[in-house]
Amino acid sequence: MTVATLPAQRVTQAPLSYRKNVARLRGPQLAVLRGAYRASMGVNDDRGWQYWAGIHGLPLPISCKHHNVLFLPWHRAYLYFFELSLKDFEPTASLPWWDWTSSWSHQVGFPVSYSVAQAGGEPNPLAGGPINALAQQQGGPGAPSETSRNPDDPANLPTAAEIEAVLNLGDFLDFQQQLESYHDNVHVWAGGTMAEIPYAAYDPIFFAHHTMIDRLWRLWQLRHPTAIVPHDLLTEALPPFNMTVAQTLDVSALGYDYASFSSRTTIGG
Ligand SMILES: [Cu+2]
Repeated sequence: MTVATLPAQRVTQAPLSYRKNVARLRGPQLAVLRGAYRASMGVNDDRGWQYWAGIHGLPLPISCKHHNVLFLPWHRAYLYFFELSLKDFEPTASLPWWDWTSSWSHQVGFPVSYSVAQAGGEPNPLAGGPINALAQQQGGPGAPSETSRNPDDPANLPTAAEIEAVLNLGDFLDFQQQLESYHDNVHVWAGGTMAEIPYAAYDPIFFAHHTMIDRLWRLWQLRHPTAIVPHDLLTEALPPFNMTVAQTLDVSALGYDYASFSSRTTIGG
């Protein structure tokens, strides 16, 4: 699979793939996810983890869009193509979300499944990994060789009430801006690699965090069915992905949705 693959070619006939809450993954689902990450981390070309993590930050170019009107669409495209790359290794794998507003997260912080060092007698690939050698070289002295975390007190994660207020905003740009601000807070809360844009995506928790952000956008879309993304953004490209903003708006056209999801879904719990 290459980044140039157009979504429509791949997904038109496929059944929807449902992304799930990390906290609700059963043992076999977690094993599939770990298998996909392990396989991805074992491949050093453009099918593998180092390539996908590197698209977000280093090695150059740094492609991610932050503090920019393309924040949500760009990251949706990124997750979409990365998830397809995982499905090439494990067809039933999907990206789970980490609900950092949940009462459990406010007690334990990172999901336990992403923190334990060992799983099934092997190193847990969700707990972290090495950072691309070229990225280290370009990062200069002090560049990390592997991911690290230094989380703050779990009680300081964004609350369900805060996110509910953001979901009630009716304007896309207001919503996006405020959601990005809470997203930033979680990166800073996580500390270590997650707090450094050039390397953040080398930590698997990055994708669980961004899947939560993408889910919140999906939830916002359901709550505000008549709200629109500004027209002049729709034809914007999202390099390096062969996708426009307009092509990110309908997740079912991208072949996925979020499990147990409706416009009445509440946050946290
Ligand atoms: Cu982020």
